Amino acid sequence: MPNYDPEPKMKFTFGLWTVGNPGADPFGGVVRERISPVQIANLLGEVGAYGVNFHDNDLVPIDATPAQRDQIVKDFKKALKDNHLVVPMATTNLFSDAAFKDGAFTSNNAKVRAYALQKTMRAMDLGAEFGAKIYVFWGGREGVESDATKNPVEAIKRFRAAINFLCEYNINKGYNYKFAFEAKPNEPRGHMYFAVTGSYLAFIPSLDHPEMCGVNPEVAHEHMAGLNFVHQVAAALEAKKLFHIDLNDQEFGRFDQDYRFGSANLKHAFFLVKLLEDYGYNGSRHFDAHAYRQSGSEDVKSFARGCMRTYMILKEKAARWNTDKEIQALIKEINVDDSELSKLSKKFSASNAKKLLDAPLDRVALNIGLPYEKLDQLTMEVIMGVR
Ligand code: GCO
Ligand code: MN
Ligand code: MN
Repeated sequence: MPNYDPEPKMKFTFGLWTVGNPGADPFGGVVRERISPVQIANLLGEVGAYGVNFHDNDLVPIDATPAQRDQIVKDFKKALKDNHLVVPMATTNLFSDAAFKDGAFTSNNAKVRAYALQKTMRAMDLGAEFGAKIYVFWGGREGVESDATKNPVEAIKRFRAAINFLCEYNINKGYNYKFAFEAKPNEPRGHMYFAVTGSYLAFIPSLDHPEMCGVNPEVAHEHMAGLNFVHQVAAALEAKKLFHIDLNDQEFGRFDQDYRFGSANLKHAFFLVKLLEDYGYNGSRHFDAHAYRQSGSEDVKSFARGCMRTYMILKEKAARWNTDKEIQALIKEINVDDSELSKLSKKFSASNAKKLLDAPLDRVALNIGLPYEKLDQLTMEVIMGVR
């Protein structure tokens, strides 16, 4: 029986804001004592995580003096070293402060947009000090409640201008960050711009440095939009744009829940892990989730361990699925090949088109029954642990 312990090569990371989440919600205040970045590093070291990511202000309070900043950085660096943790990703908090109540890069106010750039440059400096190589952009407040308030076309242009500026800053400073855009349809805004991962995949080619930019899809965000997350990730992978991933879980049709990975939709989680493993995804597997409001500090560790353990278990299940003889025989059976026709369809030529137009393809004979119930049941039995 494998032990399912987290392996460093899996690059399991958590954010300071995830295991440090004090359990507040819109209806009630904090229920867990706030713990410091150093305490969080100790916790993550204890549960066997690979790394920790942060927003600028998770680490350095927005009103810290330069001397306080330096002390915090020094203490945190030591805690990272003590716990063998790395910082693969950094990001900017462009959503908590009142200045950003109507957006950061897409604000109607040029001064707010400038402040958002200034804050991001400083946060990029901070992340670089810790060796972060992925820089995430989540537009928490980039959106509207009413389209009377902002021009949605201008918003895209403003966002593009900001990213182009920051790409040049990245080059100028030699930071070598890869930018990863994280989509979300709503919360905290009524309607957020770039609502789904596909929106960013379409946006990236319009940037000055598309090669520097990719996506950071999150399970919960696409499920909130009622979408199949696995398909969104597949699109990013196929475009070679999957730079980072936020793993958690979410019931469809509910508020933003940030549940422990795999805890709500196990079947989707299985196919997600299978996709990432089959295609050799090599970036961080970041858990952007938090423990239930009811959890105490020990239970927060169970939450963190559970995220990683579920991933490891599903990874083993995916390998099992890939080598299950009965499943693989069905996969072979349903993938019907015809070398002659494949050759004709592969590339257009006038002669291939003519041959295809003349091909004796009998649509009635093409209607064959498919053993998909059987295949899916076998899959479920792998997931349920009886195969
Ligand atoms: C959310 C988001 C955030 C971002 C984080 C990093 O729903 O609040 O998922 O947790 O991932 O701000 O950019
Ligand atoms: Mn989220
Ligand atoms: Mn996220």
